[in-house]
Amino acid sequence: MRKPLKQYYKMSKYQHLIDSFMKELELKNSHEPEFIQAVEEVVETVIPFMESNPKYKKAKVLERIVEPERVIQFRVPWISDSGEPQVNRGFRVEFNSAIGPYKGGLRFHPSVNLSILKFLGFEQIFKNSLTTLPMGGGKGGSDFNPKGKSDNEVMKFCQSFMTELSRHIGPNTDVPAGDIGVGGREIGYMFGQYKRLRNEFTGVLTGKGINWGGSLIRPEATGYGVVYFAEKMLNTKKDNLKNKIIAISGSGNVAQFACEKCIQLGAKVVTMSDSKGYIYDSDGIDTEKLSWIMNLKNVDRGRISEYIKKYPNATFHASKAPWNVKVDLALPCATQNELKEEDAKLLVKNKCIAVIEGANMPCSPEAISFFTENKILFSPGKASNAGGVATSGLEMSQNSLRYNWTREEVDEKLHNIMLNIHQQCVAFGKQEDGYIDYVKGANIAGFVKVADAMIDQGIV
Ligand code: NDP
Ligand code: 2IT
Repeated sequence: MRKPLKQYYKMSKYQHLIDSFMKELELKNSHEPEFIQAVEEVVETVIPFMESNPKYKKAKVLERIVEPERVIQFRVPWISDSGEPQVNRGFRVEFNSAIGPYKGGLRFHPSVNLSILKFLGFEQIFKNSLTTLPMGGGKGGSDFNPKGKSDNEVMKFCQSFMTELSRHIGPNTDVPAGDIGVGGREIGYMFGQYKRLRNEFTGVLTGKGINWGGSLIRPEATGYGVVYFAEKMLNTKKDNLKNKIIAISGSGNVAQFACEKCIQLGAKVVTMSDSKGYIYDSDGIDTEKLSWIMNLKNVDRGRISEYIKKYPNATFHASKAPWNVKVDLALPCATQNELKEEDAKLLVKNKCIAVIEGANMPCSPEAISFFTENKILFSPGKASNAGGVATSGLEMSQNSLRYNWTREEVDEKLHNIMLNIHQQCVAFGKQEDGYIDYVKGANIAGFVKVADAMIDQGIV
């Protein structure tokens, strides 16, 4: 018998249904551990819900929703500065288009494989549904490593990648954006190549530069949205972010703007990290220090360890994540499974009151179980990091309108979307004792909209 990952749901009277569904899924996708993990997190809450809503069961919505509508895999050949031919693997997982064109980021990282992109594409279906905007779910990327590559090499790679991808995407079909390793520079090179191939200036990608179709606030949106969501969670306990001590992991796009918004709301961020370790600054990372980090990461493409040379009061902890630091809130904003059960135990022991996922699936299932068992405020990424893709949706709207909203207008819409997502989580996730199970709330609210659309559209 399969061992359920989460103790928390182990007692569910529907466990046998969850087990038999997962057994089948594991058989079919046995080499895809991250995908299996992402599906399990959803079905643990959705299967019990479906038992009291039999129309979904009858239409076999769950069996259909875990099967991507289409998976594209392709060769990406390019030539390095030294003149040597190189080859990478490219992917696009077009997971679900029931409520809109496929939408989701592209990840360039050596760890990228089909399992990772299927987990991300699957999560994206529910996340995009929660935003209230008409976007289906997709994800793509490559095992290309942009680290240590020249701008010219990154451009050559992006052009080759887009040469193939351009056959499959379009503003009404599939609209990619950034993710790990894909920021403004990469989106620019890919947009340029798409435009050249198609002779078409169109909103085929989001996260574009502000002078060529991008939306104000898109770079900030994921991180800002995470913090707006955190504030809403604290409000349910009549609390707020002022003077809270916060650990952030990562130092990329999401981490940087989460830190910026925490500072603006009066909190003190004491850690940031990258894949080599974390820095701890007990004085707090202020606006000036953060702008130094942004320059280090976005312009010089340096390592976070360099922070202690500039700010010698801080310390660097090699090969470690920041979860042993005593904080009120933890915002994991780096990558999947970066916060494990032992980290969760340390955080709870140190009286952490809330964990809000900025990254996709950064907490392991055992860590999530531990938080929920201990009634810690916990939000899954598909709810709390949805501000990025939501603002991508706003970029698509502005592109279609051929009109740009102001910074204030976009920020207000983002804020309202995060508020709405929070309300959906409460509506579907509030327990009898008042505890809000954001995992359950986000999964069921995200599922219902997509599942209803799938039923309306027949067996396709
Ligand atoms: P970036 O590439 O800008 O930054 C990624 C950060 O995470 C870097 O600090 C990186 O360190 C660190 N990191 C990456 N892989 C690992 C690893 N294996 N172990 C430890 N640290 C790691 O990416 P984003 O900030 O855009 O993305 C971060 C997370 O947020 C991802 O999970 C992504 O899917 C998610 N997300 C992103 C959105 C967006 O709009 N960008 C929207 C919603 C979610 P290093 O430089 O050393 O690799
Ligand atoms: O995980 C995500 O939601 C993203 N990387 C953003 C996707 C998007 O289309 O903006």
